[in-house]
Amino acid sequence: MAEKIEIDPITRIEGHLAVSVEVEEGRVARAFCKGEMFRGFELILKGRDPLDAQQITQRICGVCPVSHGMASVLAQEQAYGITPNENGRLVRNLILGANYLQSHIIHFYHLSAVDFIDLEAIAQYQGKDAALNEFKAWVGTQKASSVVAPGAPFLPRYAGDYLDGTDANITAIKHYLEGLRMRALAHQMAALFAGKLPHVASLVPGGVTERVTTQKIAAYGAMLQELRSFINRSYLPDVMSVAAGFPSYFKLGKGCGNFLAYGAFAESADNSRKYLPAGVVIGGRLAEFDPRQITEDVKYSYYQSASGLAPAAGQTVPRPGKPDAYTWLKAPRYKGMAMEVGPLSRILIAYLSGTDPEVRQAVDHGLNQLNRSTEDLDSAMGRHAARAIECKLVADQCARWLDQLKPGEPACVDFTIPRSGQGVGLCEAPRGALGHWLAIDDYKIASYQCVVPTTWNCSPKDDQGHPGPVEQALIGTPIANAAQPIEAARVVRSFDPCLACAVH
Ligand code: NFE
Ligand code: MG
Repeated sequence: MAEKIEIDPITRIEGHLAVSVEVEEGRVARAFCKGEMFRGFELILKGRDPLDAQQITQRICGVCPVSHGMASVLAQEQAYGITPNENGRLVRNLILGANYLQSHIIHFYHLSAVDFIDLEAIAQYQGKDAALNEFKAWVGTQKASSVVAPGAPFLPRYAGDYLDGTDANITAIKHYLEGLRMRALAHQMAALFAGKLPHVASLVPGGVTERVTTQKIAAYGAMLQELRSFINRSYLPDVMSVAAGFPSYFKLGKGCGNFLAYGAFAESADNSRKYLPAGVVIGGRLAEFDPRQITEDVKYSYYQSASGLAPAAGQTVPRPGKPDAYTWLKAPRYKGMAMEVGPLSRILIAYLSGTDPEVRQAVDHGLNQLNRSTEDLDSAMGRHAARAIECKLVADQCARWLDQLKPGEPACVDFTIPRSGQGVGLCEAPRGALGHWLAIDDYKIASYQCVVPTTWNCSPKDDQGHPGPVEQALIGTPIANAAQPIEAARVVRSFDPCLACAVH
């Protein structure tokens, strides 16, 4: 008999995700990812000035607003027939790059590492580090004032096999605390060119409205140096220790086996060359990405619109309570197949494309240290490793883009909005492939459709009944104790889901 486990909500992710799994003989036999709210951004955008889109779509999410703004200006640029100038392109890379750094750092330390490190080890700390002592005192007060038993204040949190050794845990806690500051630093660094963060003020079709000055370049450079040092000295080694401490997670959480990236970080004005290349991997083979192959199914989603539509013809007609439906996410498919998106997909595609020797070197180096092969990357722990490697690579590239800026020269070009037109903005958010499809009629937005990274990863079954990537990753996962399904939570968190984005 199948035993049903409801994890609702999955904590320490962005937004509200519920996961139901049915366990047979100790393993997940069926899994259902459920996005339980409707937001309606695609409907809000209809009838508005196209220029509102890069501001409104950024409100889809406070973690990856930069990517929504980017996708929006890219779609508009196609519709207006313009491309950004050099400074505009580079500044956008620098803002997006900084956003990757903050997103990857928060995901590892503050959302996921808590699955592996034992924050309660702080009670054993006897040293003189001020931040650790402050944290220890805070935990003490929380425990004293808490009516909930052991585990507080880190609840809800499953009992599990946490990292061994007080010293290892204390070091990780130290970096957990430093990570909070690093995340703020990445925001401040981006804000130099973004005007503000989380929601960027400076992004416009044609570039950015912030001026490029030597002062800003120097300030960004100083903060970037501190972040690169943290990534090299703490983030990468901590991911390595967690990976070494939990080898079984290289065998758990294998996804759908298909990977998709639209590519990001423009290396040419027309965005045809990108630092992280576009591509698909199907059945282990790298192939060219063709945007015409994207459709969205809605058989199991609370929408009454037609199934299998391409995003340019997409519709959003909500139908709460629809029979058989179990989520507000649509089910994006590529050539009818579920595709995993995110750092693992990007790194794998960049690695297999072989265009950048530094990517190959970074991945080979990481895998050698862990005594692993590229096949092991398709796993819960592989996703953490790929994300950390990507974080280092992007931080390194930010230094290069910063060097290429031309102080005093313009960072945007002029444009006029046509009476009618259309455009597609394809980029990469920290969590994966992000697309905005825009149509303009009578100078207003006639249609706006977003297909978002977590919509791909946490999608429900498609019309053929094939589960989405996270659902597939859960199937087969052993659950030792149905009352403490930490294995399922670790698998889901490895994808870094954002349900706020996914339902948009
Ligand atoms: Ni709300 Fe997002 C990223 C986008 S994920 S975090 O990264 O787009 O679906
Ligand atoms: Mg959508």
